[in-house]
Amino acid sequence: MPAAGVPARAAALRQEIERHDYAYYVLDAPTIPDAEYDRLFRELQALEAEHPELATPDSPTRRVGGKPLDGFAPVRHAVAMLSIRTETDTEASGAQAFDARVRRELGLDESDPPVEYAAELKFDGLAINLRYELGVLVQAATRGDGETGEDVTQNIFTVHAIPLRLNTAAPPAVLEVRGEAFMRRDDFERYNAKQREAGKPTLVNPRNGAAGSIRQLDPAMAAQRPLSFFAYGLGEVRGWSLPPTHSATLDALAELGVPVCSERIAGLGAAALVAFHDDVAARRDQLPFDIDGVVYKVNRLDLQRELGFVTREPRWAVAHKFPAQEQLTTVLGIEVQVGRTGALTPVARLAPVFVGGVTVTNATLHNQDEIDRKDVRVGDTVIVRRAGDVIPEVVAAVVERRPKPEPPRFSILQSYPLCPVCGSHAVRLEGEAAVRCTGGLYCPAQRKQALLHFAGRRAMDIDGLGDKLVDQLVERGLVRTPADVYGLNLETLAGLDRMAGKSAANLIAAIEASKAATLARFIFALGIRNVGETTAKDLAWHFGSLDRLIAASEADLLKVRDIGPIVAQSIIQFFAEPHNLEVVDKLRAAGVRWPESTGVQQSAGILAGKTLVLTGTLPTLTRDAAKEKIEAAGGKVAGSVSKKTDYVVAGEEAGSKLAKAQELGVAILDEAGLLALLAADNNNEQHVLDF
Ligand code: D41
Repeated sequence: MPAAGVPARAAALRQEIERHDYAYYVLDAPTIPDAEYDRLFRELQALEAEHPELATPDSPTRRVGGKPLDGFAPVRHAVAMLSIRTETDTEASGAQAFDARVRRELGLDESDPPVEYAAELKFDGLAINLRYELGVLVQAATRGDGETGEDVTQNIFTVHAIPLRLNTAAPPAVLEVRGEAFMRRDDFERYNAKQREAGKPTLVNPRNGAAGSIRQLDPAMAAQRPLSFFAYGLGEVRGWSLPPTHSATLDALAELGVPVCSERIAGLGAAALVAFHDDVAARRDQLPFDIDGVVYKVNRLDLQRELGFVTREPRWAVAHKFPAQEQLTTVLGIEVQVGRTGALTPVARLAPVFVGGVTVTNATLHNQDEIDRKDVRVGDTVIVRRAGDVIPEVVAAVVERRPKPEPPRFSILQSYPLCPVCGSHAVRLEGEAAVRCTGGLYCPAQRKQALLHFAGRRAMDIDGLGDKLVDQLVERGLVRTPADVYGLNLETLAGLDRMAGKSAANLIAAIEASKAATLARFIFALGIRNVGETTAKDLAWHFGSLDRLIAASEADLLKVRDIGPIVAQSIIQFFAEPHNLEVVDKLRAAGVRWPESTGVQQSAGILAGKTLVLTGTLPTLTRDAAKEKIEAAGGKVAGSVSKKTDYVVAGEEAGSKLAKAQELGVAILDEAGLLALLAADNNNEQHVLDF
């Protein structure tokens, strides 16, 4: 026997949870924080576990999903679930044709008043019949063939938007509610994000999400996939007086707590339908869920009865399908497009397909990770989506239709080791989604971006070289790289739009003035990926000269404060690209200059200012490794011995250089001697010249 007050507490909890569910899922107006809701829910679960006799068939605890099923039992519908005549919506005249048919069937002529219609959305999900007996949800079934569906009660219990009990003190003996279960776009996105994070499979689209969730044999799994529901009609009804119209029926259902979409109208004649159609078509992509069209219905139930149905389709209703936003097609090839920032975006070339109202021949694949995730290959059959003005996208590959033998996986870097626009190397930096062209200063695809950045106030500060002018200069072929800016003359500039005499002269002066730069500004102006203003200053301070920066190894770069492997790689790749070096040389040749210093590495370290010569084979160090160590300690490695040489490091089979050193009296070290010297280096950074 439960303690006194326990049954009352359980009842109170159920009522409160139901109220919150209704507010949250039907009204879309949450009333309490999630954590508080969870607390109430767990309290009720605990009470019911302790006192199983208190659990009711309509308790919200049933929503967590029961035991896995072996299959779905067939359900014979008490009243057949009709289908709906569906017409593809090529022009707005569909509503007129429907109205004309209805009027003819009803025997109306021009002198009769217009017919009243209801218009609603055509939700893109799965048709479901909900059976309430004495107000309690006892069974949910799919439509199936209209006569017999499948029992999906356990899964439908997990749909919080569907009330387990009708909100009325005097429930009808039987009330069957028909409607569509579907997944909202935000729920779809959230679910997929969660799945991706957990490395689990994602849903292709909300429709598949809804169908898959309802046909899930494990209700606990179904509970993870958030569905919604909107009612659009009735099945068997006993002990309830039917309202006179379809729209009043939906209003009555809403009163009972059943979710009904508010995007619907009742109005007179074809004109009302056309207005609704056009309004919805224009707002289709802003709706929180996918629809595949609109539905028109004769509003009065008595007229519906009079019209009846032919071959399972009511004469009083018609669906007008919008152009599908998803279609199947095949991938003819995968190419890349180079964007303003140098990102190589993979694009699928498709067999032409009519989708979302236009013929689509290309669709974006976003980046390599997306290609991997969707595993799209050349030759695949794919689902393409085009919603509104959004660029078409490949949603998924239909793996079952993949050609045999299987085409290989697609790798951007393997297919495009070089930028298809400028031929510079393509790379993918660690931690970045995009494959990028490294020819930032040179690549035509990045020209405008590179020039604007170069001329920016914090870079070379060329006042007057803005958007519009850069567009003109690039489009007329006057400027290809930032170096070309320094070859512009007054005459050329004066010939451009908005370049009256004075502004052309001002620009020439600004270009001239920008030649007297600082190293930091110049480095920043190059637009090296991941090198912002602060990093540019650090690099200038550390290396002191552009040539030392260009020659820096990754190890050298990692010694600069705040520079990690990603920035270091960006810098290495930038200067490894001959196209970029060419532009840098041209800029210097054009007279761009800055004061240089010795930087930190020449002044610090035990070998600061010293010149060493390597000869022979060292026992453990390679030549490059020895050189790197010497340079890291501030020393310079020269090729031949002279009076200026401070040390000769000699290994096995040292030849004439060793003899020369002995002749000149230059100090001679072996590898151990060099390493001892380096070990004494405390490597304190010091700087001689500040700027
Ligand atoms: O939104 C829908 N998908 C929808 C489907 C709707 N708004 N109304 C519908 N009305 C009917 C009738 C006229 C038969 C009551 C329907 C469907 N039927 C329907 N959906 C799938 C099969 C039939």
